[in-house]
Amino acid sequence: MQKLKATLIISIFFVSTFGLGIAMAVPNLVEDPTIQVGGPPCSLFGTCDSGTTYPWEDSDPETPWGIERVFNGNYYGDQYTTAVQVAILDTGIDLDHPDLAPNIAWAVDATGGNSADDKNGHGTHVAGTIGAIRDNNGVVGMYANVQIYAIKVLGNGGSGSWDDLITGLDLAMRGPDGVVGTADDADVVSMSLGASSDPGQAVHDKIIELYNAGITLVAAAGNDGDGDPSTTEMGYPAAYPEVIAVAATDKDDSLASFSNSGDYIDFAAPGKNIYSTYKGGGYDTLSGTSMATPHVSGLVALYLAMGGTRDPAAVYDWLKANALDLGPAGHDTGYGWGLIQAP
Ligand SMILES: [Ca+2]
Ligand SMILES: [Ca+2]
Ligand SMILES: [Ca+2]
Ligand SMILES: [Ca+2]
Repeated sequence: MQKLKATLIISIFFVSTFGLGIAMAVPNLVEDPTIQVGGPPCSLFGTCDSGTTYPWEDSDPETPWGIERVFNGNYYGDQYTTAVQVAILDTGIDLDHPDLAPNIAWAVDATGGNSADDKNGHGTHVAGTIGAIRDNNGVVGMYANVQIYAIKVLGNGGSGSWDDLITGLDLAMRGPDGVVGTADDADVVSMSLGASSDPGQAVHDKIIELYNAGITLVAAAGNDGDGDPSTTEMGYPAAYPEVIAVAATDKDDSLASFSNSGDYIDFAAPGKNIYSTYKGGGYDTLSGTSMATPHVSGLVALYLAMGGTRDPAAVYDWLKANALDLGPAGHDTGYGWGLIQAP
């Protein structure tokens, strides 16, 4: 495998929100994710965006608004215990976080270091949305009993190399035993990362290899949006046909202005003012297609836990059949097939 890792060409996809909710798109590298100003968590105050109380909001303080939206106020992501492995390819995860640690089944560093512990916060935030535990504390994830693989492919600054992503994808495909086709292979790969240009055949070939191994790949569309769904902003690996490309919505089901658009968008999920776990055992509120993506990855894990078919095409059909069509009827360049829903 090639190991030319001088250039930093992939990065996390989240935007910084300052004070009054003005989202500033940060293409590619975000220098300092700690500048995020969260304010009160939307999960605890139903008035975060517009002052409206929504019919899908529930009274459970552990479910952030995005999860309430996907479940329509009827959260059941803690009702299954089937072993499903979700590989989170990101900046690592806070391995000691009390809301995550019980669900972390494997942690590995694909960047050449020796620790998948998250010094950035981004990967920890993604992990909480997918699978924070149900303990009546902090937050709870889309599938509260998921088995998380923390695969660090990005550096502490939030960027990394495509070669390390390929390494991370290979690790996910094989699982801890190093062998493809065994029970510990990842079932889902969640990638809240990418870049605006196509990295080329080596990355795509690895993506295809995982797809053909039955692994569902989910990726953030990107945050280069111009607020106009009719214009196209590309994001890779999301734009590959084998990858589910995720756009971001707010509490009103409106597309986030930063959300990339184009024919390649598959689904939309909550991605604005999302409260979740953060580094140092903490919590924070972040925005981005990075935050939308784990809602989809977690829902896919729950679908598999409920007995769904471990096949990316079957997963896609199920997501599509249950999605809430928004915007122009049918598939559109902003929402894809619509807002994901847990039926
Ligand atoms: Ca919790
Ligand atoms: Ca394996
Ligand atoms: Ca656009
Ligand atoms: Ca539509």
